[in-house]
Amino acid sequence: MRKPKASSKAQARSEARPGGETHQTTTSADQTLTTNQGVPISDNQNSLKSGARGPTLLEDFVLREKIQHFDHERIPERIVHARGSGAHGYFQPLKNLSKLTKAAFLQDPKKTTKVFVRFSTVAGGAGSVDTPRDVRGFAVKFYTEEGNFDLVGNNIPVFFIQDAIKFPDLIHSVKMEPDRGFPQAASAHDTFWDFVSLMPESMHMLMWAMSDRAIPRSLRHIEGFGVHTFRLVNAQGESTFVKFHWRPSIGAASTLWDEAVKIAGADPDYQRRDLWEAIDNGDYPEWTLAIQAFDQKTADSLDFDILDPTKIIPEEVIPLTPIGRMVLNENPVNFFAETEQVAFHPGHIVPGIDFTPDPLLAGRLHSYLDTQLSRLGGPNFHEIPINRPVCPMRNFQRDGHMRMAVPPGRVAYEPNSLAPDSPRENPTRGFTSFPDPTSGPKTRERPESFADHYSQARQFWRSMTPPEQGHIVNAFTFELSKVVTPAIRKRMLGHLDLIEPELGKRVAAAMGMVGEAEKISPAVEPRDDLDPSPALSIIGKAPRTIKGRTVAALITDGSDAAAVQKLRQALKKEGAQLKLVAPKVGPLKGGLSPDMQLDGAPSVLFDAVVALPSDGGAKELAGVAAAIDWLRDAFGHLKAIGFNEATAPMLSKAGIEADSTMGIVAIDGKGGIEAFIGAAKQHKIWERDKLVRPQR
Ligand code: HDE
Repeated sequence: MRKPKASSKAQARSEARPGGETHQTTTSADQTLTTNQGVPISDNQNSLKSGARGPTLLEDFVLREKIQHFDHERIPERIVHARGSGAHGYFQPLKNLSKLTKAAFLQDPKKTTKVFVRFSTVAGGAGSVDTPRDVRGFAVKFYTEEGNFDLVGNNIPVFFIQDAIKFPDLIHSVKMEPDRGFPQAASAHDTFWDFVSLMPESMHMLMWAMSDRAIPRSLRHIEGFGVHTFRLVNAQGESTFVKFHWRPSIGAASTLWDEAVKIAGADPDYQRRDLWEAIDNGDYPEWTLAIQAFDQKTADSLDFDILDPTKIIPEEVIPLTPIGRMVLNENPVNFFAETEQVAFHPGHIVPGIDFTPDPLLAGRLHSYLDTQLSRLGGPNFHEIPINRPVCPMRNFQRDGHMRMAVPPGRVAYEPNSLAPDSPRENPTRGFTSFPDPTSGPKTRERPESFADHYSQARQFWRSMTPPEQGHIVNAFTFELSKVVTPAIRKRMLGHLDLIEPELGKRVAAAMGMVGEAEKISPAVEPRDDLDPSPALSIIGKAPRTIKGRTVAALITDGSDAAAVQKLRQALKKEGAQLKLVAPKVGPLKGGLSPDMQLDGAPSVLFDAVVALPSDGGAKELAGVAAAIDWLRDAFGHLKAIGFNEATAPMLSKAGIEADSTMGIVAIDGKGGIEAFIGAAKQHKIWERDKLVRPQR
């Protein structure tokens, strides 16, 4: 029971608790709970009743206001990208870019611009898990001095469709099937594969979606892409085409499918938590913004159309030029106010950046503005704090649902003579569109230059390392095996044969459907002469680092605190953190304090693991399934495993043989920790794959 403090500001009061207990709290005047009208509330525990046992009275305006507000706490979730995680940060250009663009935030390398970023999955609802096989949204709002610029991209550089008119069909096909309301957050069902198998233009994107890109290790480990070709425009009005790329400073990395599935159960918020904790720990995620810049002549020389969002320009053809860096250094203070209410829109653009007539982008320029009406309730969403520009904002738009600004004066129109100081257009500073000549007959058709749907899909396959190719085979096999309509499976196998006969054969064999592929006639024969692009492989370019990773040590009563400390120090030096997992979460004999309890900390949650039990502890854990699974899963997920001598009975129960060439490293001897860290830097021990998975 808390005692009332003797303070002139404080008021002591008693609260009747269910069960008759009475306790007292103090409330200073400026802490007083009020209604939304500012009326002080005397009792927040009991509704107003006629007598202690009721009935409750309708006049209880405190109760009714509170419940009414609660009833309306949810706003419609985004129709796509509903599940997201946000963070604040800043962007800083690496050099003056005035040659290419007049965009104010890209002129001075000393100047930083605040950003808010929202990462998301696409298909699942707001309450779905973080690790489905899915595209990740990568949306950045730059609060520049000339207005907000939103770069609303994905972690995959191409898209499923070429024309916005197909977007509702695509999304309807991937979302839960409308009659049964499942599956949630999954493309592995008939309607998705039915649709895409009838849309050859989706083949390139499907290769990315079935690759490791769609099961990233964390949001800190994803690349980002603007997808469409944009323009940069300089002060002389000259335009350069650009593709935007984000590159994470710690490199791109992915999980294995089995890992992603198990993480979904062990921690549905795995990626949101990871981002939050990294920022909270001061381990700020960082990306380089790079562009591929090219002129019209280069665009004309490419073997595909730069307006086609199903195509990439390989980095080996037009290299990336880094232009800035972005650091995320602040978590939201309120998820709803910031992450949920942030409104991105590709049409939020600033002088110096412009669109191209990509027909997918055109549809987006309508859609994102329109959707805010139903999501945020009206045309004044720009007044919500997270959406407000940081530069002055003035015009004659007035009124509307939930208007916050209170513009004074008689004049709400232009031209006017009654308010000479009111806002006017500014031909010098104002946004001018690049004068792209756009005349042509009115027509509904796809250009011929959009017709090749297979060549870059084939190029993607050929750019992958053998393990990545294996994962693509497994992903198609998994997804198509979930499809119950045989004709859809056969149609997809036909497309895979066209993408690359070896891919088609391997998937058909894995599904037990050799010789059943439907023959598909492509509009344009796939090319055989595109060079592989090594930059597309995550494994091929993975940096040998454990920076930003988490290693877990399994400890017990009697574990050696000094050994744990030595490991912690060594990991810290590499920029990685150590979490202690034990059968019980309370302090252990021997002085160590665990961070997590074994049942809630399966090894899927960590990048590499170390078993450091005491002799007695190991004997006990050899009989605990969660502990044996901890090692077995780490083994199956190709993680580096460190162990001390005491672990022997557990390893033998798990069927794991110590073998440092396979990343199973004894760490108590000299150089043991270094050897373990060396193995962990490989991220996955690919040589082990053949021991644990059928090679299809
Ligand atoms: Fe989106 N998309 N999209 N999209 N998109 C939305 O906007 C849409 C597309 C992307 O964190 C919606 O405010 C159409 C490509 C991201 O808030 C909606 C088309 C790319 C986000 C919408 C596309 C994206 C969205 C849902 C085809 C990568 C999340 C709620 C013409 C370049 C932004 C909302 C956030 C969100 C429409 C295709 C990325 C409905 C019509 C291509 C990252 O307006």
